[in-house]
Amino acid sequence: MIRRDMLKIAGAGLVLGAALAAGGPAAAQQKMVLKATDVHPLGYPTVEAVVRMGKKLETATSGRLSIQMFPSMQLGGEKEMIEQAQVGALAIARISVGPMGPLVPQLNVFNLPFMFRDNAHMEKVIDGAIGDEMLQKLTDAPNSNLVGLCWMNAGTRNVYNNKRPITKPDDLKGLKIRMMGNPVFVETMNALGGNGVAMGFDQLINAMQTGVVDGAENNEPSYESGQHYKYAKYYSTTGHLMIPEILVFSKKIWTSLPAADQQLLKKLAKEAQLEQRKLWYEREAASLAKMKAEGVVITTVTNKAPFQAAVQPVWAKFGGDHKALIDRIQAVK
Ligand code: GTR
Repeated sequence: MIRRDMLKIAGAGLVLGAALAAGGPAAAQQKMVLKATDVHPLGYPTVEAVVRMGKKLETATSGRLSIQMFPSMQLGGEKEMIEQAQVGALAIARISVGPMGPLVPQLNVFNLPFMFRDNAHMEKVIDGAIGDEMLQKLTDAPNSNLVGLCWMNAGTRNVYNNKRPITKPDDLKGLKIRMMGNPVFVETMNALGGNGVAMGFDQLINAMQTGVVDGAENNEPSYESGQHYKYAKYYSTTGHLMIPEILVFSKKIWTSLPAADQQLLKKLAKEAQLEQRKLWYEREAASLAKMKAEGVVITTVTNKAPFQAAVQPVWAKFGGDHKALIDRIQAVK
C-alpha cells in the first residue's frame, strides 16, 4: 500500500516544465527533471555519484536538465526499479548486474562466482572494451528497454549469518542464505553447501527477523548501511562474488532526448563511473571500521580453494555458452 502511494507520487519518470525562452524549438527548451532511484540511502557511494552527476548536469544545461534522487528503495526494490525504468516511469536507476542476467545472458558471466581475481581485474574489464560491449548489449537487447550508461563498483560479496563464522563450505550446511533473484546465485549458494533463498533486498531485514533466512551475503557498505549486522553478526570473507553495477537509463525517455543531451549524459556518466570508485573505497573502509565498532565477528577466509572447487557445476551450467567471453575476461591482466 505504502509502495503504491509512493509510486503514484513519483508519477512519470520526468517532469516537463514550461518552455524557458521563446525562439528555439520547444523540445530543446523544456525543463526536465529526471527521476533517479537506488536501493541505498543518501550518502552511499552509488547514490552520491548520481547526485553529483545531477549537479553537473544542471550546471551544464543552466538548469534545463536536472536529476531528482529517490534513494532508500522509495520506489521499490531493484525488480520494480527495472520495470519502472522500462516503461519510462523513472529515468535513471542504479542496478546491480545481479538481477540483469535474465535480460542479457552474456551479463550473467559477471555473476559467476569467483569470476574476477580482484578489484583491479574487475575495473580493467568494466573500463575496457568488454565493459563497453556489455553496456551496448544491454542497450541493444530487444527486451531490455534500457540504455546502459556506465558502470559502478560494488566490492566483494561475503556471507553473513546469525549462527557461526564460515571458514569452509561445510560451515554453510543447514544455513538459509538470502541471495539475489537470479538462478545463478541460488545455485551458487546450494553448490557451496548452504540453502540459497531468492528474495529482494527490500525483504531481507524482515526475513532475518522472522527466521525465514539465517543470513545473506553482500559487500561491507551494504551490510553496514542496511544495518544487517544487527540481525547477523558473523561476517566471513568468502569473497564468492564480485558484481559490478550499472547505471541504466529508460530507453523510452532516452529516445525523446536530443542527441546533444544524450552525449552530455554519456559524458557525465563516464565521469560518475570514476568518481564513484573513489567514494566506494572510502566507504568500504568506513563500513569496516563501523562493523568492528558494532562488535561484528569478522572472520577472514584464508583458504578459498574449497569454495572455488564447489562452484564448478555453476560455471558449467551458466558459463558453458559463453566460453569465448570468459576466456577474454580471464585474459585481461
Ligand atoms: C547491493 C547492491 C544492490 C543490490 C543488493 C542486493 O550490493 O548495491 O544493488 O543488488 O546488493 O543484494 O540485492
